Amino acid sequence: MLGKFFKKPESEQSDRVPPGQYLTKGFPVLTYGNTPQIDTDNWQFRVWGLATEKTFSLADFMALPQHDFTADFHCVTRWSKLDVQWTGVKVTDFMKLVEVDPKAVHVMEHCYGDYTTNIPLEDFLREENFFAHTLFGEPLPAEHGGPMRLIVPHLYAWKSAKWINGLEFLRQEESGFWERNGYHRRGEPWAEERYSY
Ligand SMILES: Nc1nc2c(c(=O)[nH]1)N[C@H]1C(S)=C(S)[C@@H](COP(=O)(O)O)O[C@H]1N2
Ligand SMILES: [Mo]
Repeated sequence: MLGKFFKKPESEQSDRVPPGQYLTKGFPVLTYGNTPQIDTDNWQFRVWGLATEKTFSLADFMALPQHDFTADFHCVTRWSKLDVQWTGVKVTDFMKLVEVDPKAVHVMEHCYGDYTTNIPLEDFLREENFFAHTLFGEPLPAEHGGPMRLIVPHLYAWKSAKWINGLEFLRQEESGFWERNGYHRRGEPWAEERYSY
């Protein structure tokens, strides 16, 4: 694995690289299945379940405060990329537009292409999470989740849904795609919560 594509963390970065991870030089694309074809003009984002149902356009997201974010990215297949630069909207800002039933404890992230992943509401609402439409100053490429994806820096990257188009608020935990297929329910990299077997 080491060599052309991966390198051991530099010592000053090693405290930022979770156990069992290697730094990657590029930014690999990791998608189960094909990159979905998305018509940006008709792009829609829907909120439902234990929340007042509502639909948002990309313009609605662009009207919210825009921020630059620098975040580390950890894939459960053992590659990490530090200091990825994104632009987008804080989850906490977006959530000011959403009325969530107090009984909701979990969230299912839904995507174009039918990928899903689940996340506890508490993990979803963390201040550092964001929706990204720009990567290193360029429009987010389709293969990395454009026009918009979620980034949850404190969990393995399978929780950072590409082509995200909906949030379903749940009264109990349900499993998303990888969680049904052997990945850990929560996926905290520092605890190596990789797989559920
Ligand atoms: N919709 C969707 N989102 C997804 C995935 C996917 O297959 N489909 N893969 C996940 C996994 S396992 C990882 S590591 C990251 C990879 O993001 P990247 O392709 O931009 O590197 O996206 C996550 N989000
Ligand atoms: Mo991954």
